[in-house]
Amino acid sequence: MSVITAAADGVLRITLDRPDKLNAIDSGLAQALREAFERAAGDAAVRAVLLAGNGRAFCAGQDLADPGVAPGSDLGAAIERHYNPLIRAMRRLQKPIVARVNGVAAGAGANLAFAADIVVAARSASFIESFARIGLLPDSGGTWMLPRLVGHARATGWAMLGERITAEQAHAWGAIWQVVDDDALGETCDRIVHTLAQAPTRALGAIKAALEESWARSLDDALESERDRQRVLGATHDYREGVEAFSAKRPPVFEGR
Ligand code: LHQ
Repeated sequence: MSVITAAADGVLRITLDRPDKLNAIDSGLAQALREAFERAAGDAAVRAVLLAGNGRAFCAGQDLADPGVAPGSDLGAAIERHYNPLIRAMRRLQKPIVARVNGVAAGAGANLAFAADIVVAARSASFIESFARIGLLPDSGGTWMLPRLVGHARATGWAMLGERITAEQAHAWGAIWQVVDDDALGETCDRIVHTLAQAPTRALGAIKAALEESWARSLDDALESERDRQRVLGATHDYREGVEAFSAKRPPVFEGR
């Protein structure tokens, strides 16, 4: 298996596991990754996801040795079959995803990280939009996400020049949540994902969806969407618990419902 999954304490850990190929994505890994996110969506006990890579890299993007993406083949078919459903599944998942970027994230591997909700990178990690180096454009949502994360000018330079952007640079640009010393990466990500797994899941799902929708919305539309979503959240167990815990000056125990 090229993806390892393990669920405990409300967290589904999804780990890319082709370390000798820097976790490059072949069709088997792409399929397993999609199935893992489907499991995250379908299992109510899963309240947060941690996405990580084994070995020295996070993910080197599409496996360029895969015959399915040989020059002259239909790259659109590979994207339609694997990458687009995967990115949609991640962005539509009504639960938070933390990406733990331990090393290089290149091509679709970089955009896989950016499709998470919270990206934490080790100081030695880096992000390469390597597509233009091989005659392609950023896929896996890259052309949509990059300008939203870092603005048009930086997105254009990042995508056209294909340069290695350090974790610190990516953080300074606002592309990722946090950069930490390498030896603190595991502990930091575990703390964040466990915090998220104990948070009011319905509210986090609503935050994710509302922020995503905001890109295509007017302020008026956003205000109405906030009203509708707040109406739904106001009827949840977790809102009741949050207010009761606040009044009783005790920590809340959220159940994700
Ligand atoms: C790899 C790969 C790799 C195979 C390292 N494939 N083996 C979607 C669908 C349709 C069409 C195409 O595209 C896409 C989306 C995409 O993702 S396109 C972009 C694909 N990715 C790249 O272009 C990145 C290619 N890799 C690199 O530039 C370097 O390997 C990086 C910068 C990631 C790391 O460099 P190094 O640290 O110097 O490691 P390395 O290059 O020595 O790699 C280690 C091994 O991993 C090596 O194998 P070997 O058998 O020689 O030890 C590489 O061949 C293999 N590997 N990336 N994408």
